[in-house]
Amino acid sequence: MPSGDTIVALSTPTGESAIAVIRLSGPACPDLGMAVLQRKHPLEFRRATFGQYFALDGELLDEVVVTSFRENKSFTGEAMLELSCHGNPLISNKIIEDLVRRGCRIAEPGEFSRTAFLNGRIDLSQAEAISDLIQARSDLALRFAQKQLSGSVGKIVAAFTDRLLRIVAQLEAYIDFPEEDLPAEDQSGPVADLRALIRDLEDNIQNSRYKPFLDEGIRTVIIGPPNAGKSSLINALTGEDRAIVSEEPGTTRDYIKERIALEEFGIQILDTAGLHEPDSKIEELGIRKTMELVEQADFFLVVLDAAAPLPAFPADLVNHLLPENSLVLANKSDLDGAHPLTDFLPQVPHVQLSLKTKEGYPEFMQTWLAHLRKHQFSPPSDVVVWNARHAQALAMARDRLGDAFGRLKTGKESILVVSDLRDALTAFGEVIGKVDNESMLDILFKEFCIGK
Ligand SMILES: Nc1nc2c(ncn2[C@@H]2O[C@H](COP(=O)(O)OP(=O)(O)OP(=O)(O)O)[C@@H](O)[C@H]2O)c(=O)[nH]1
Ligand SMILES: [Mg+2]
Repeated sequence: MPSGDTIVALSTPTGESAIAVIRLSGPACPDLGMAVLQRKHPLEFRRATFGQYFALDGELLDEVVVTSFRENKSFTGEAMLELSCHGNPLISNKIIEDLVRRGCRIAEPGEFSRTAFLNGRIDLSQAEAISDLIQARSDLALRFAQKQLSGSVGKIVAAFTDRLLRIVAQLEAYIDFPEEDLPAEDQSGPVADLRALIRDLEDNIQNSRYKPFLDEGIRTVIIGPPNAGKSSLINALTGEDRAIVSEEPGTTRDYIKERIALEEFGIQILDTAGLHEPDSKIEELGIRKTMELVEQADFFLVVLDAAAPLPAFPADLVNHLLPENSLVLANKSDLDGAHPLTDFLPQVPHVQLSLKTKEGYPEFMQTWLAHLRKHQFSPPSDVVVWNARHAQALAMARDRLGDAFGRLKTGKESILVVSDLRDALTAFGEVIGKVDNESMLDILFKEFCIGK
């Protein structure tokens, strides 16, 4: 076996399926491809080769299709094999055991992507995008992960780096000889460019606020008085009897969390305990929990019983309910004496519906969707949605550039401008992984599952 590890892992989920894919990366791949199929000639690169997989002891394990990838022309940058067998864990396990007997090592979590990164096939933001792509649970999350995988983050960071290097070049004379004050006209160009760069960084950092919407979904809390139909709403939205619905007020005491898709949006929906004066300790705890959820919510669906007197909501709750983040649902419109309740939270849009007869339900869904689109719960299509790690690095760059800007403007401690600018460049490098930081890579790739 050639020197250097050849790693192997199942790249599809364990379980019954039509096919399972086993992935290998490392120098032994070309030889292994020939050996397991008992071929005399190397497999053609990037061509699917059908054959029978024979174990080292000669046992026929399965009929397989093997694709061989040449070094430098593969995902990891090493020679690779992709082996499709029938999707029975008994078969894939036997094949992997055989490959280990032949000298392969089981891959660590994320090791394929890490190797691709270390071999310069992808930058760090693209490695993260693979993870995002696999875990995406809404159309929007998919769209933005795909964009990141295509290298959009790297391109923007390269453009920022380029702008900063230009500024450095323009400031060079000043930086090299700080005691010689630059004439105002020489300074205005680079200083103005620096200000513009800081502003653009700030705009980009702001876009990271969309990331939790893409990853976890828009945190939407259903609130309202007891018995208004909150649990009926989560059941209607999820299409299942997820929450207990009963005519007894105070039924829901602990909150229930579900994920749904509303067209392109991913929504995290939470059913909560009814808000009222608590009669018992458990109810009190439930209501306190609701208030905690309210603090962290992105959106509110306020469910009211249209045939009941208007509830009194605590002031600290009402303060959270804004026209851009809330909808009032006047439920039970089928009952005699139902009112539109437009006087309740008049600043917030209202819909009337019956969760019992479903009258008004499609209109509510349309209103909700239009509301999310209007109030920027989806990122504009031309931006990059930075993750928390990127945003932290960009904020570091912005702060250092801010320091440099201040020093240039005031002429104080101008000797430190060089190190400010260097720190900013390092921070840009961190976004795409152009830094020697093994521990950061360990943490990042550990989040990946085996076979990625
Ligand atoms: N007539 C009528 N009854 C409804 C409607 N929606 C819900 N209900 C009934 O109202 C009662 C309370 O519904 P739930 O969904 O449990 O209300 P909730 O707001 O979760 O109540 P708590 O968990 O106790 O706070 C149940 O008996 C439901 O069947 C509706 O549109 N019309
Ligand atoms: Mg309930």
